[in-house]
Amino acid sequence: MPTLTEVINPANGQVIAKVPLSNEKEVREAVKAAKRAQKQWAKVPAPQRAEILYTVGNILKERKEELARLLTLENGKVMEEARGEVQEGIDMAFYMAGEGRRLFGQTTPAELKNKFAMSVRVPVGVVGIITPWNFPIAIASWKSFPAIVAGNAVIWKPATETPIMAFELAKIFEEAGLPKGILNVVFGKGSTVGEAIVQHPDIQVISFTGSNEVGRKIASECGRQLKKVSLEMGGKNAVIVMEDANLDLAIDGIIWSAFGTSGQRCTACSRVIVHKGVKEQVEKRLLEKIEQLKIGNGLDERVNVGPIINQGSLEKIHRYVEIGKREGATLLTGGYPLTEDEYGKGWFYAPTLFTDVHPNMRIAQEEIFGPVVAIIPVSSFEEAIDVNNRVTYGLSSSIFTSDVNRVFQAQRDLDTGIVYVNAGTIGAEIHLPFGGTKGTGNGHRDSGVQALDVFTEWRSVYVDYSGKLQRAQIDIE
Ligand code: UN1
Repeated sequence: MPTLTEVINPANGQVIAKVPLSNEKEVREAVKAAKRAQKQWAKVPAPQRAEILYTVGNILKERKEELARLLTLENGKVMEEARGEVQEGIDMAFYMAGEGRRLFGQTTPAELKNKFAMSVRVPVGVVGIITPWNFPIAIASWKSFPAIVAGNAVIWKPATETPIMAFELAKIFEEAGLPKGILNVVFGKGSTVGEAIVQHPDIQVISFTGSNEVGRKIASECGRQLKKVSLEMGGKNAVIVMEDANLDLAIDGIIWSAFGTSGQRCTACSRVIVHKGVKEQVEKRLLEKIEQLKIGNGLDERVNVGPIINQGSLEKIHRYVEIGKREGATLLTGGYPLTEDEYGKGWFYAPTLFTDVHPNMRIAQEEIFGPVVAIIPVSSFEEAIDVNNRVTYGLSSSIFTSDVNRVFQAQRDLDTGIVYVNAGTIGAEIHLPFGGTKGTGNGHRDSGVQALDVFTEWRSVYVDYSGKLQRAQIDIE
């Protein structure tokens, strides 16, 4: 009998499923099956591989509402955002299906006569992907869809908290006709299964989204084995509000980015860098909006802010709030978990706003992954940019201003992988690269055509049709 683990609805603490946990042996078996299947898969023309993704996209589309409900049940995010996430999977399926008809290589003139030179993408073989619970469909699609269309086989470890979405996606691939052995899901709790994937010598690439701490461990093991590793490890994302900003827009942008998904996004806004000239107005208007937010079970369409994923996360968020108070930041609202009387056995945290935060405080430096925002006052545009960049992360940033010169200066100077102008810090589209600078990653990107760089190797091919042995660098006339 396999060991089972419970899947818990974070909105009410109820057990909604039990799933079997894999072990190291199953990882080894999955890799064996993947290796065999990949050899055939790589020979299937890419446009045909892509057909499967079109079918996956269509099934996701047909089942959008039902999948969104399941997603809300196991992850807690509100229905509107759950639908948005399924949509992100649909978009990625169609986009990567299109790549099946491109997968562009390059031709380059050869130095010698009657010689042809080209570079083509080839699959790497078996790849390992490790995905988080906060976007169980979207992030899985950013990684598995390009890997599959490029001709690889995938060993996928989804987060323990959200296995239902992984089951569903695997079933959809099966229904779409993906050959057995190309997508292999292994569940794990703790680090055993993840370590077995990272350490397996036949897995050539690891793509990981999750915490900085785990990402660094994975990177060092991959470094030891000379494996390619692509990492996305969070952010400390800021919205900058200048004096000349459209405040209606800025306030809506902050509220959505900070409290959407209860702040549990890598791209969530957790700092507001505000020009002193509009600080009081921004604070007042944020407080008014927060007052109107409805917190509760995401299945209720009127709810704006759903639960926190589990008790551990709730406690971590609260620890940061205590740290913020001790550091001397001013708590404007929130700062406490919501009580059982009103919210049942789910995990909820009040949307929290600190002001007069110093950029060096821990609540302004470390990722909290919850509905907690630090307002940092500044006196100039230059100071705003400097404060934005003075963190170890570099995922997303945003600026609200009506000065076109500042717009262009900001997109040049903000040191993050994603920059938004007059929009919040969340809402990345799948056909653009997703990832960040500094402690957020290691130079690779999810989604966008750039994801193919993670899951393919470049092969340079020379075809000499001169009929004689031409020696490069020597037989040049
Ligand atoms: C994440 O932040 O964890 O950009 C993923 C967004 C979504 C994906 C977020 N498209 O907000």
